Amino acid sequence: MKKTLEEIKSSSLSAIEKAADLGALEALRVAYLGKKGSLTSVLKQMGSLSAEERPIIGQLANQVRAAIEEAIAAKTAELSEKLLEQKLKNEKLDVTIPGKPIKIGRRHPMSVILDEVVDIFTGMGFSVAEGPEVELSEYNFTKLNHSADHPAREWQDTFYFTEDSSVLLRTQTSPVQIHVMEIQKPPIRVISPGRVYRKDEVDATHSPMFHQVEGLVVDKGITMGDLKGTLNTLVKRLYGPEARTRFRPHHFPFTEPSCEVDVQCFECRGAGCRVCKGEGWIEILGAGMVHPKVLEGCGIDTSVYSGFAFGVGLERLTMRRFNISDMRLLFENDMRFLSQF
Ligand code: 2NM
Repeated sequence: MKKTLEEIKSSSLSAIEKAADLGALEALRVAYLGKKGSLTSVLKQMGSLSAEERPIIGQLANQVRAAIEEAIAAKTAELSEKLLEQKLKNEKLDVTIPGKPIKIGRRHPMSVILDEVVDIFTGMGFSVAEGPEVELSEYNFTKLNHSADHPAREWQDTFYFTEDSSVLLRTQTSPVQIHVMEIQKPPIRVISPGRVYRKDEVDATHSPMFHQVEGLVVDKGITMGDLKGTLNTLVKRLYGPEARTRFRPHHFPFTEPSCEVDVQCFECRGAGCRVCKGEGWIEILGAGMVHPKVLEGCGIDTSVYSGFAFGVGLERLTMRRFNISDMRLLFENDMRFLSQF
């Protein structure tokens, strides 16, 4: 038994010394000192020894156990140290390397222009009104004096939700102005920016979704002069004090009289060029005196009040201002394009 113990001691110590990692070391601990380990099984046989032998063997067994435990502890410390060293080497962190630059976004060119337009109008005492993009036909067409057979109501042109054409994606932000007139008493000065939808094929100048800013003024004694003064102010603030405008007669169902507003081409100053397609003028706005039927429909007494309204496409305004030739660029969110503004 003494011999067995000495064999266990020498074989275990050399095995422990050769252990490659903590896992192997734990396996050795179990193999020698565990419940079914070789040293444990020797100790279990102690009962068969004589009274003289027992304390001698017992003492030796304890020494062997202590030696193994000590060797395991020493090797554990050694392997742990090595593991930590390896880890530190692999995870070496150089705190002197400059940080990664944080990419900061910027405003979309349309937001830049919208903010300018909002600024210009709030400066003239307007407030900003918003409304739902899903509207009733009633508000998108009927209350805006579109006849029952008006071509803009066609299924080819408008996104409807219902078979009876009663619910749709608004084709203009004018229904917002109707909501305002139904809720608010004059004097009214509002602009309504927002998305609008028409069944157009995508090309350089069309998109089934685009943005409008419409405006409405209703007060006592509002005339076409107020309309011209307000829109001239808008144009000069957007395109500079030299910008010239031209008011051309037009037709809209919701205004009478109606006009379109052109800005003199900034490229050729009216002579005619590629930018204005030889016209010398570039159309940017639709406007007019709000039709009495529209006002009366909203409960506004036309013997006391009159008003003007206008609508402008935000994409077109932005494209003119930044010289962007293709509307699709505004919707593709390509950073190479957007980071130029
Ligand atoms: C335009 C052109 C002319 C317009 C009219 C109204 C309302 F609600 F007062 F009748 N809102 N917006 C209007 C007038 C819109 O867009 C080209």
